[in-house]
Amino acid sequence: MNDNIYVTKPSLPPLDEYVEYLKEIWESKNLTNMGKFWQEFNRKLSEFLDVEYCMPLCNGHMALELTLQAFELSGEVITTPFTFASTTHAIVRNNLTPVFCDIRECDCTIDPDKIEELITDKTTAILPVHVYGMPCDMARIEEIARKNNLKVIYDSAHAFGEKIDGKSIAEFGDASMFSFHATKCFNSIEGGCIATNQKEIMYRVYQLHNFGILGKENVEYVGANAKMNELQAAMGLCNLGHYEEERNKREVLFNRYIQRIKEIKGIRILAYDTEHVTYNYSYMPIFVEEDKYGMSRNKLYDYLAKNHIYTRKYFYPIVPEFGCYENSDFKGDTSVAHRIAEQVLTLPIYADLPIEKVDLICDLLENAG
Ligand code: T4K
Repeated sequence: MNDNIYVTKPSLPPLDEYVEYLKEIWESKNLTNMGKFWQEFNRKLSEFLDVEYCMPLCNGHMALELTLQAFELSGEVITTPFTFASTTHAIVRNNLTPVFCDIRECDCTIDPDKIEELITDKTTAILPVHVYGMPCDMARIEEIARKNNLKVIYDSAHAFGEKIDGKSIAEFGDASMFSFHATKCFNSIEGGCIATNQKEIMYRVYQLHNFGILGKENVEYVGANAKMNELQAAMGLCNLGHYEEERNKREVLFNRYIQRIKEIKGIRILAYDTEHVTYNYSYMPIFVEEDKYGMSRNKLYDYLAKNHIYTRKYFYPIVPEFGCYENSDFKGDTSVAHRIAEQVLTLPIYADLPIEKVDLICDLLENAG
């Protein structure tokens, strides 16, 4: 038996449920191109996320890339260095220049106090990330954006289903992108969506995701193929029905982690605000303060791996330190992000993780330092 525990495991619906959809797909032979299940998923997502317009695409990255294209931005986009490659790549692949704004230690999101000093006459948008599902300071970010006539597009890859004081996180900013990758708290195998209350933006993304085709004989934009197929949409529909149940299981595990980790000297956790935020608990990041803990993050990573616990260093290294951006002269002080990236480990959390394994991981954390 494989005793290895990985950082995550996909949530899957009961097989019978998915098979019912597969039977219909086999019968109809409608496999893709905005088919019946795609349309149903589209409708249900808009309801679930409580936004006017919402559209599933083949993955979160393409959703973000095409959303940026739809806004017809130019020049510079202020963003975070503490994220997955996708966020910055989406900016660069749109021929825009990322300008990195440092993050806050308390929640690893973009620091609103540091945004304004980065705004120039070339800035057209802010692209913050709700990293680990920690909502950014949206009120401050959007106030700065309003004052400076900038768009705000959220990378909400980690924040599916979250609410702030009962309001869906998808309702903020000009648009939000969500990821439904297998490793996320909600998946459609691969997949993602854009959510917005702006009809023209949704319509443009709709066109762009199908090669920019407008009518049978008119290709109006240089688009891409970012269509979600029927097998993905069917998985999304099945998993949406189980989302709450899966989230609640994660919450129990998260609470146990918090209860145990807060007793361990030298391991820091983020500042969660469970009174106002309904989290999805998709990640369990910890921050190793070597001088207090008595062991480095890298040694702890190795120690856990020796004990069959495969954590991840999301997000190390920070984006400006990627090989592909090494020779770019992107601006921005990223010293907090750099330090945090040296400390972070994301622990296993997924709905089917037995709580005894959380205790085992916490025992190892207690004994290692
Ligand atoms: N913005 C942000 C902030 C993001 O984090 C992401 C994606 C995006 C944008 C783009 O969204 P997508 O285009 O991906 O929809 C993973 C995911 O591939 C990626 O979706 C995610 N962020 C990123 C944080 O993590 P890897 O390369 O670390 O995943 P991988 O394959 O190492 O999987 C992690 C663990 O999960 C494995 O050790 C085992 C388990 N696993 C994984 C897969 C794929 C399974 O048990 N089954 C599986 O099918 O990137």
